[in-house]
Amino acid sequence: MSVRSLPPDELVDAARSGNRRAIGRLLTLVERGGAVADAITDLTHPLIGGAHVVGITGAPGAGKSTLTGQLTRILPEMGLTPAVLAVDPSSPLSGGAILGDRVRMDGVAGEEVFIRSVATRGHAGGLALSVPGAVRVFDAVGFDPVIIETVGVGQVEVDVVGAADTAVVVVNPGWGDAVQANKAGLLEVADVFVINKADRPGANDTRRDLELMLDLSHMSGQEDESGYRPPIIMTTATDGSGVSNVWDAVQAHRAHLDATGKLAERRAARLRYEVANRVDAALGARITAALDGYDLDPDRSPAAHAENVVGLITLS
Ligand SMILES: Nc1nc2c(ncn2[C@@H]2O[C@H](COP(=O)(O)OP(=O)(O)OP(=O)(O)O)[C@@H](O)[C@H]2O)c(=O)[nH]1
Ligand SMILES: [Mg+2]
Repeated sequence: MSVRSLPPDELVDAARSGNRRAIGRLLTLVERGGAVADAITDLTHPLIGGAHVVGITGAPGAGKSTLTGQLTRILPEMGLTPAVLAVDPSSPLSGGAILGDRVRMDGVAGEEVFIRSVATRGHAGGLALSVPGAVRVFDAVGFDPVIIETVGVGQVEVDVVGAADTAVVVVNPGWGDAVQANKAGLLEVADVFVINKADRPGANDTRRDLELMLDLSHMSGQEDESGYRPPIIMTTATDGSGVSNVWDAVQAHRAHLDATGKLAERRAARLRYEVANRVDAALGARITAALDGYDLDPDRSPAAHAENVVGLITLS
């Protein structure tokens, strides 16, 4: 029987018993949004929490996919069942990387690894809704860890990774790369730093830059009050060196979250972020609907109109 004809509850059951087509179908439905997606979210919500959600971000071309691909090779050897959500770069210029990601990853990933690309455009509610939805499906189905790869440009991309249990920020050797990462807001969300392409000159300079910036954030009181300091790991993702150290650092961060009760805090913040985005989307739809039936008198000020429209939405 085709999974297409299954109702949401049976789809979830089939997916949980390992039916990969059912998993794919759930992901498609969740990305599409609407009532069916909401029904799936309701069904899967009691089943989540088992997966360690790891976000991997960094500048375009930093080696995120290569690193992720290496992780999907070593994690199954440790008895883990990773799923990967690769968020496509939103820039049409980098559209060509979409297939590339898949090929590179599938080249190393074992059969038990599930890799899914999610487009930043064309999905109901956009990235801020489709990524958490897909993560929920993976988690409920039993994958652990769930890895989100997203390019670290744009607030939503950074937020999505910042909402993970552990955020890994990938930078490269080279003058100012760490400074760029800082400007993009990546320093604040990083739980683990990776200097990838350590086979290239300047890796130690980049490490020094990062250490310096971490010192400064410490002095300005930005650092975690529990004393956690993001470690800096050197990797050459192309040959896999250092990649197991990245996983060790992710595990150490997880242990820190568990020991301090911060895991619950992170997850509460993630839920809040998800709810806020849903409310935002729902209100956006109501704003559009209210404006569609609203007579915009050009002689009245925009402030007066806005107040009226808010009144209409509140009453509706
Ligand atoms: N020299 C060197 N090259 C690397 C290393 N890791 C990745 N690369 C190369 O860097 C290029 C980009 O790697 P990707 O893994 O696609 O980088 P990405 O961050 O996923 O790129 P986007 O998803 O497009 O932002 C590829 O040509 C890789 O082979 C490394 O450790 N050393
Ligand atoms: Mg990539």
